[in-house]
Amino acid sequence: MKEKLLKIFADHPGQFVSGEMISQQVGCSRTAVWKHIDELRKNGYELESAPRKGYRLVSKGDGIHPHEVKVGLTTSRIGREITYFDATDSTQFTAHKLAQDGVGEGHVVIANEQTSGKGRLGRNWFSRKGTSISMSIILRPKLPPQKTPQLTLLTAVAVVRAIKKLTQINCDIKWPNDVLLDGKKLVGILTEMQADPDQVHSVIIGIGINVNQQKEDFDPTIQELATSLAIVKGETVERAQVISAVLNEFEELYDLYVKEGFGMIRTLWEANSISVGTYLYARTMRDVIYGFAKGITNDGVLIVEDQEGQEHYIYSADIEIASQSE
Ligand code: BTX
Repeated sequence: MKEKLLKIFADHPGQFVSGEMISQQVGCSRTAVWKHIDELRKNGYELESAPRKGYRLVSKGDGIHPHEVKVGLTTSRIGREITYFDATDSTQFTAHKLAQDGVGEGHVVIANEQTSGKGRLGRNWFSRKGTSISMSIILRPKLPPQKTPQLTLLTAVAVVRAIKKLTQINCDIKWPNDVLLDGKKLVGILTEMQADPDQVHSVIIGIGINVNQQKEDFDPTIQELATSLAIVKGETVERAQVISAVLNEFEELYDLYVKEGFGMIRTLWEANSISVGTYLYARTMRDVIYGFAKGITNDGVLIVEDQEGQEHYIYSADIEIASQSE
């Protein structure tokens, strides 16, 4: 119903449409029209009503509209159920609760604003109201826990492909979870799970995408490190479209992964990665390893060969690309 109403307003930009015409076109009573208009208002749309003239869509507000996400979906399950917040602490928290309550695979939590966004290792993720994407996808893969890092890599590939399709912008992936544009962070991915030692119950993939921020919108601590699609493209980008595009790519790759394993994802990841075939520093919890990144294993583990020719298997680290062999 919402889609039908929005289509009518889209066909009459800036104009009043009478309640009678709407009720005829959507096939419901005028009281029902009024209720649907009220629903749209609750979803953040600004609608003007005037006696004898009807209704006019003034603005779509600064929210992300879940039905607009759904209009762009080609998926069969990812994103078919959406829990949306105008503001929440972290979509990860909600997604964990929903997963515990037993929601199905593909349920997505989206927020217009996150007040306590989580990065990895207790770090913060900033997402300003109305400008960025904060979402968490709930998955229920039949996997042993040690395989879940593969899903982080899969997500990075999905995001890069979606952004390329939608905006023609080419991003780079930095192992394991950063999507960069011009060397600055555009996207953060956080993979968490609920699991027993040998079996995963659910995986929660958190994705933060900087979409319409300008430099001054970022927290001062990250202004030099972060970028957004709007900064690079020079124009704003519809967040609902970015979300649908990411979820579409995600489902395609995830289906492939479930059917055929990690092989193809690995190839796609390596094709978009700047952390393979280069010298880098890997800062792990224990030490810093400098060496040549030879590739990733089938489990998504980064292989770095140091200057003594010894191979290191990096499971978790922050990566800094070295400008040349040092
Ligand atoms: P990370 O630990 O790799 O990155 C966190 C670091 O990135 C911060 O310490 C800061 O330096 C920088 N940073 C913080 N916010 C931004 C930003 N908006 N743009 C660029 N750089 C930034 C990355 O962790 C994982 C982030 C996942 C975020 C999603 S949003 C939806 C879901 N909910 C939630 O709470 N987290 C995830």
